[in-house]
Amino acid sequence: MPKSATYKLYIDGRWIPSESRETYSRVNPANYNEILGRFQQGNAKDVDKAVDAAEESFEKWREVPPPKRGEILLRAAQLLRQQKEELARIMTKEMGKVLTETRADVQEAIDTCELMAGEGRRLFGRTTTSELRDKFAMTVRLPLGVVACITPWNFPIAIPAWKLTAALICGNTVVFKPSSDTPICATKFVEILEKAGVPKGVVNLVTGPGSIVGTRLVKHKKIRAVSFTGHRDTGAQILKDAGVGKKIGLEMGSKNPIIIMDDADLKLGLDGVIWGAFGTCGQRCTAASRVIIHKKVRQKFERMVIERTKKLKLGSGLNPKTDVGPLVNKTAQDKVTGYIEIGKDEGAKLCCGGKVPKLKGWFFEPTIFTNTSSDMRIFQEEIFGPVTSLTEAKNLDDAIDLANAVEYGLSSSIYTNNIRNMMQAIKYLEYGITYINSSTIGAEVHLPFGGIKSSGSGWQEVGWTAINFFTDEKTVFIDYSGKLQRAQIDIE
Ligand code: UN1
Repeated sequence: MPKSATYKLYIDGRWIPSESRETYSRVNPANYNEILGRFQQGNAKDVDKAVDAAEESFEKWREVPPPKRGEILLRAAQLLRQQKEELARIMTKEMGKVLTETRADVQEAIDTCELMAGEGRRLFGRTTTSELRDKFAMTVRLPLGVVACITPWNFPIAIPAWKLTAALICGNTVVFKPSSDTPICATKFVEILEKAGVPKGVVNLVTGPGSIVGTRLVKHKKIRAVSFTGHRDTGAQILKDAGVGKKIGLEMGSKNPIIIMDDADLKLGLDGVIWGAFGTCGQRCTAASRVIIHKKVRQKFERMVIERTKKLKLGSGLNPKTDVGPLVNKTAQDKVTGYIEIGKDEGAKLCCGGKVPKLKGWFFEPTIFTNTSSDMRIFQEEIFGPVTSLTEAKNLDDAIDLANAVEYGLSSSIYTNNIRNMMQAIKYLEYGITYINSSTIGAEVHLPFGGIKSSGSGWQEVGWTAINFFTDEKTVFIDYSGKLQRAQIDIE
């Protein structure tokens, strides 16, 4: 990664500068003296060019048999595998998370490419019966057209892979707008797709500010779908801006709870809490930002969590001894700092962490609040940093009520050995994902991923559900009776 490198936009199969000729820079979040490169400030004209290229290539791409599209994705998986270590290192430098996690991010992209390659031989519709004689009924899947994929920085290769591979296998063409914090990972992923054989115009990359590039894309009349992962407020704005005629898939924030019951294996629960709360420095939409503990084990478990949290090592994600890397940028560091004050003012007890250490990056100490209650902002709002709050529950019903007492609903977890507790949790936790005896993070790509309530817009990603989003399922009736047959009327 030479310091002076200038990265380009990718439109219609060419690497080109932005119409604005303006660039911005990004530094290593673990060492803000290290400049990683210069990136294009895309603007509305670039978006229009990218959409036009995608529209033009759609006519050809939709004719490519899906198993052939799948072969391209399999080649992309092979290239990702070959470059896994190099990509993981680039990712750690670009957004901070530790190497074990950036390797997992690339692995998630490999898994997704392979899964979606296989979809090329499925893309199932349904055949069914008709209420009339000599009439056949079925559904077929058709691509949407040009789709926009707007992705976050916390999974800078995995989430683009989720969205782009699903869009492509279904026969759509793509304009890809990555987070401004991770343009290198986005560029590397598009280079791999290009090398794997994605034809020109089928995938287009436009970097630049969300307020300009993202807004133009979302409002664009030729865009048939927007798949977005990011902040709830941006998602709400997208819903307003998009207008009618587009599918809108939103994957937004959450405030994910882990419930620790009185019969739980506390050591196992402790591992789950530490991993869920501080993995990716707490910057996952699935992060365990709340721990709800049965009153009988509350004091003991709190002590265990605080003791373990104090031992976590902060530092560069490239150092194998590091447990927790930096936050992504200064804005994130300021936001987390602000929430520490909010928590203290609300009367929560700060038990460890809470400070910015003296390091040359955007670090933040792993932080535990106790004595938190459901009326507090630190219990309700997504902090997106290494902060978790511990709350006491009287019993299972109380724990589930507390878990549900937020506007979000992405991921949840319960530690218990009691089958009734497990089944009640599966039934009553208002979340898109529930883990039993495992943390809130670490979903697998062949199952649906998505939240309810303010965490999503009703569409789930990956799994088979991504195919539902990126296709129109058309209903087809074939009448071979040779006469007019009226449904509901000529039924004999
Ligand atoms: C996100 O935090 O935006 O389940 C996605 C997980 C990951 C994906 C998280 N596989 O935590």
